[in-house]
Amino acid sequence: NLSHLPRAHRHGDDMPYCPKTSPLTGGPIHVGFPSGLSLAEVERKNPLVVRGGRYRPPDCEARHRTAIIIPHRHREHHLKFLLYYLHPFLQRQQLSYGVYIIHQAGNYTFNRAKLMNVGFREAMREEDWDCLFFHDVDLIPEDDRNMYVCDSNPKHAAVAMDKFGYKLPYKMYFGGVSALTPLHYLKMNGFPNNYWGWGGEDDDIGLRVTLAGMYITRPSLQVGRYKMIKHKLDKGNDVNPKRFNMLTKTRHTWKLDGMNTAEYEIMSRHHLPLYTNITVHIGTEE
Ligand code: UDH
Ligand code: NGS
Repeated sequence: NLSHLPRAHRHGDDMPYCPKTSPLTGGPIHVGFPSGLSLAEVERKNPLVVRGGRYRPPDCEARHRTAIIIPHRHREHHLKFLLYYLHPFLQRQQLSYGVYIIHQAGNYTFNRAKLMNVGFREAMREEDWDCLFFHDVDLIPEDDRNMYVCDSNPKHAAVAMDKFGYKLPYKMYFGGVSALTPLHYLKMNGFPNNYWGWGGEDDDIGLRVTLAGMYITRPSLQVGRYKMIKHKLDKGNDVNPKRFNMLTKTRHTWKLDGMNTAEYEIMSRHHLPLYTNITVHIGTEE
């Protein structure tokens, strides 16, 4: 019994794999928004989460290594609630995981998809993740069986959101939360860099999946349930009027614009107690 040793020393060849189905997961989760919640309290409730928002199951070797990539600016209030639910959720699934916040520097128009490209490259630089979850900050999973692991094809996880009456809004919808392996990601040349402002970038990403010869998998409507923290359209994220026109061209542009052309400048990287915070300048529209 090595349980007296610090955790890092216990991870060795002798650790058994975690069971294929975690004994710790339940079913539906009741999601509410407790007033007065602080990050310090989230930290207190997650004593096994280490610097940078990393975790490994203490008593077994995880079967999956998942990075959560969250595009972010001026949503600290949402982030607090997401972390409050996400950390225990991922621990119940017995995953080895890390949480990355990709924070867009400055006040120029927001670009969700380009931030995901930054998140992919910077997370893979740190560790050999086998699955990446691209995750809006305002979506809270409502069922423990929604496993944060990858499928053999790109997975759209946010299939049943409360704001859409717990149904898929349209067949090709790929927004909110999706999960890709590094191979899937590179096969579709990542995400587009040129969708500035709100809308369409998720449809472009969905198109890339099929253009690259893959297909979209989804959990059931029972399992892929999410509650969205209500909010209005942000300052600096106006509706993008070019989005429809751009979407008609994706099949010609996806190989020319994406992970292979993502340029940016990292301003800082902080390994905070509950997440790794990467602040990045992603430039402006051409
Ligand atoms: N995000 C930020 N800060 C911003 C903008 C977006 O952090 O200023 C991130 C955040 O992770 C968010 C995600 O990008 O969850 C998606 O942006 P969003 O929440 O604004 O998009 P959503 O479609 O809601 O969820 C938009 C509000 C209604 C728009 C109606 C337009 N017809
Ligand atoms: C589509 C948008 C998507 C968006 C989805 C849901 O119309 O980017 O609505 O929007 N596509 C285009 O605009 C081309 S929501 O109801 O969440 O505001 O994700």
